Amino acid sequence: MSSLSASSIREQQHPLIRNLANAIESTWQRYLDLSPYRLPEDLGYVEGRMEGEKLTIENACYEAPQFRKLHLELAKVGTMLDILHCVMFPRPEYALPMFGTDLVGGRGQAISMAIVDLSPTNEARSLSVEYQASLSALPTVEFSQQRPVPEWGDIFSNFCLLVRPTNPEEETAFLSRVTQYLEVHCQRAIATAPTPERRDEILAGQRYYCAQQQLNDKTRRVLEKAFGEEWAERYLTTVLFDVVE
Ligand code: BLA
Repeated sequence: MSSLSASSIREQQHPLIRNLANAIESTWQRYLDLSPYRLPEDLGYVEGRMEGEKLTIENACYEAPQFRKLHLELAKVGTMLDILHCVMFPRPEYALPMFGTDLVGGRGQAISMAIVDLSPTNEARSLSVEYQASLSALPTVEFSQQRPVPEWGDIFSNFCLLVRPTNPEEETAFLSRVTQYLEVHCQRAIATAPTPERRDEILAGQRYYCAQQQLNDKTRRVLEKAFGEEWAERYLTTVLFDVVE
């Protein structure tokens, strides 16, 4: 395992992952007042080994007035597996849902799993009427292969899109869907006033969201194989799905 300073694996990623990473960052820049967010020293860029292949993880992290942490992670396992992971953690003074997206695919092969959601963290576990109206107004898209929501996935909203894109048209449709969700989210976020009195409720919702995500064995297994159990646990609870009181 080693930590280097600057490097970029983005150019080597599956085109959908590369294009999505660029789209996420440019949407953030367009709407939000970004500042750099410091990850734990040794966790910005990480290398490990998994089944004889090198696992590389590269993180980009920002904060903004409405968001405690905007996290975009790109990972690749040798030439076998490309991964994009992104979560936006609202500050607990802002009653906003959690934006999350995750893509997993083999290079030169299809993306096997693509998910995007705006997951509610309020007590009612439902999106506000404003979010529901904006999301319902988006053009409808059809994907030929839906994937089943795993057992821990009760955090996801009715607007969750969880698919295996089967052709370039569906890949493009997924990319535009993520961009639309992000635009809705950024627009709502900058129009939302803080509600500090709801802090405990929002924190409890974020805590539950992170606890459920940590139950995803597929993510944990990749990290454990490359870095060991202890490291995987630390990474899952301090970088991927951390809750700050
Ligand atoms: C699935 N996540 C997966 C899979 C792998 C990873 C290998 C299985 C792919 C497949 O079945 O085709 C691995 N994902 C990773 C790794 C990282 C990662 C190693 O992000 C990071 C280093 N996961 C998220 C977020 C969401 C999410 C933010 O990180 C949702 C907003 C969801 N991942 C998610 C879901 C599945 C998945 C729902 C499918 C799980 C299943 O079918 O059991």
